[in-house]
Amino acid sequence: MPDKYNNLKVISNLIRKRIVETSANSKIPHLGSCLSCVDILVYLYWKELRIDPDFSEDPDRDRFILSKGHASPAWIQVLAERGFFPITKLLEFGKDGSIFHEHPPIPGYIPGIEAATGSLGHGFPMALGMAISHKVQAKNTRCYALLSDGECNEGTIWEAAMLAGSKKVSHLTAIIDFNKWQATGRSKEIMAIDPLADKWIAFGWHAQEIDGHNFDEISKSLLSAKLEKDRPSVIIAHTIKGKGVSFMEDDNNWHYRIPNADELQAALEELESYS
Ligand SMILES: Cc1ncc(C[n+]2csc(CCOP(=O)(O)OP(=O)(O)O)c2C)c(N)n1
Repeated sequence: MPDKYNNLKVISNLIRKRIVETSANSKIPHLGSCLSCVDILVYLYWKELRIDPDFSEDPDRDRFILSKGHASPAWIQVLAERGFFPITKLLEFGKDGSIFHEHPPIPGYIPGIEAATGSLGHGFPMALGMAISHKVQAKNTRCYALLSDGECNEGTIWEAAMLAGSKKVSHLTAIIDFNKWQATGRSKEIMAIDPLADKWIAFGWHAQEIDGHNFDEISKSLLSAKLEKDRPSVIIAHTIKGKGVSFMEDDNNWHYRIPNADELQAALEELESYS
């Protein structure tokens, strides 16, 4: 039986290859952080968000904010492949004077970028601000934010969570890329956030836990979030840092490391073999 999500898998694989290549060629870190959220980004941009790459400023578009802004090399690859700007523009990535760099991504210069993120804890409150503004204007839009688990150590995340729950901002969906690592170690050893779902529920949210690499689970959880009419929704997506390249998976050295020529070749060969 053909796999319903085969097309998305092919796109994810392509994006992963480009992320690894750009990291090696332009010396861009946060490879593990980018690879863990590719499947979520691909599902959002190909199946979920009401957006038009040819009309990226449409006032009625859905909003997506990458709150874990250090993964913007992944976001930029997704926007390019989705048609927000020509993929050839990315040849400038990381070069002097280029608008494409590690982070923050620049709204107003890069089509599709909604906010300059990278200082953890700030993108999600911006998404909430947009969602509240749309609620006041009675717009029929949804706002989405992608957070990381280490980012949930930031107080601003919980201030925003409390406000969204209290104001019943039901057209806001937060997705947490729960890859269990931060920059320098295991999240649970630095500052444990478990039980994570219970915390959000206590703040008035609808909470779900999924496998963040399974398109069927991503799809169902986003649909279920949309059916919530009286409270915001959080999707805790269990993911693998470095997903897709066996020697990067769950190895936090790849938070900062840049692949050398042999590692680049091995990563591309492995990703190629899935295509
Ligand atoms: C406010 C703030 N402090 C520190 C950093 C530096 N920093 C970049 S990534 C990172 C760790 C992120 O870990 P996590 O949020 O779990 O994301 P992951 O890379 O594991 O996806 C840190 C501390 C930052 N970007 N913002």
